[in-house]
Amino acid sequence: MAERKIIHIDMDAFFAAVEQRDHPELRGKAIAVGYDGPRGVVATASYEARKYGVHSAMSVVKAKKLCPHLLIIPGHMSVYKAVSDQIMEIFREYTDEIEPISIDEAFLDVTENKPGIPLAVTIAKEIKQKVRERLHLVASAGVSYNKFLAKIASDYRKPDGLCTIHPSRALDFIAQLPIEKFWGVGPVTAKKMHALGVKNGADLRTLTKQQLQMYFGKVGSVYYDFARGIDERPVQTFRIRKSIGCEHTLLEDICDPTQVEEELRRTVQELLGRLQRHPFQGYTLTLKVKFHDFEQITRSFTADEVIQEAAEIERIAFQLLREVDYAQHPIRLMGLSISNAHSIDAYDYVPGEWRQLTLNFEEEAY
Ligand code: TTP
Ligand code: MG
Repeated sequence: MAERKIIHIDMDAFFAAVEQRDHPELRGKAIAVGYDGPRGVVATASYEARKYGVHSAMSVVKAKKLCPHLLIIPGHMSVYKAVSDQIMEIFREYTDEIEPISIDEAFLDVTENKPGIPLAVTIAKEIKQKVRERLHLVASAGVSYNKFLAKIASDYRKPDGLCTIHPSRALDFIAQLPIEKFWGVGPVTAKKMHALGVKNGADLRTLTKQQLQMYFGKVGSVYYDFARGIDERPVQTFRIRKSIGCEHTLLEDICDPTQVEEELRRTVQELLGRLQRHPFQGYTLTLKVKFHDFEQITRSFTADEVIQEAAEIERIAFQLLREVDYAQHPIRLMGLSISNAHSIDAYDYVPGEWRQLTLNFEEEAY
């Protein structure tokens, strides 16, 4: 197969950049988008604020300690969604092979493209320029021959980055890449890798596929391929829904059984609402609970039949709650989801729709 040309685009400080664009008095200032309250969380921070160590998912209280003059700006989700659609329109001038992976991020396969431009980097430049001219925002772009490398490339020179990883340079690039930067390597995996003496791509390449599978299970073979610059995953223009769910950070931590049960009933109702809007059939119901100290647990139950009736969902949810010891351990967040779809026909295809983000807006709490 001929070599593919893949571009990954990721907007810089997306929510914060939109706020600074729409409110000129915020430009050049340290701002964080989020809910300004004792339990507020930073959704994202402007680059001016990041210099102080402020970042996504940090509590607003901590962010203000790090950066006392930080301005906390409430988010405007409908504006971000509209901008996201405008960015998609720009992409479509080049290709319909677009895989959105969050509200501000997408892969494009431009091997074949509408204007017939031979170099992918030309397209990446043009997209960045159109985003700047039409939307007055800044995007970073990565160009390579697969998704793994294109994503790493867009992150490499952020903000306002443009980085190409040529096939002939890929192995050297990966060799020096810190293991934390590999796709799918979070803090837990990174720690495990370090314990195995793996600090970068070159170290990773010394392990055999069998070793990696032994240490990391199925995903071990993915790391094996990544270390060698191999990632055959296509740019998927639609997503297959794998689960449906909802979760909420509560306004205050709760451990009183009546309150907890009331909250669970409310969560069940919300899940039912979502199921009505996005029909999905799955066998497994999962209850997720985050405690006041941020410790998080999940409890799941898999039934013989798909779980879809209201009474059944409520019954299983309460059965799962009995496995949660919250008496001495107040609950901060509660969520329910259904997964384990029963057949390909039951999947909810979402053509061109942005994948659902877990947003850390406390304003979404009840
Ligand atoms: P990101 O692309 O991860 O972050 P970013 O665009 O703000 O910054 P960067 O320049 O590093 O790309 O996420 C896109 C948007 O999604 C972000 O602006 C806000 C939202 N978001 C949350 O609400 N919560 C989160 O935990 C994260 C990571 C992002
Ligand atoms: Mg971004």
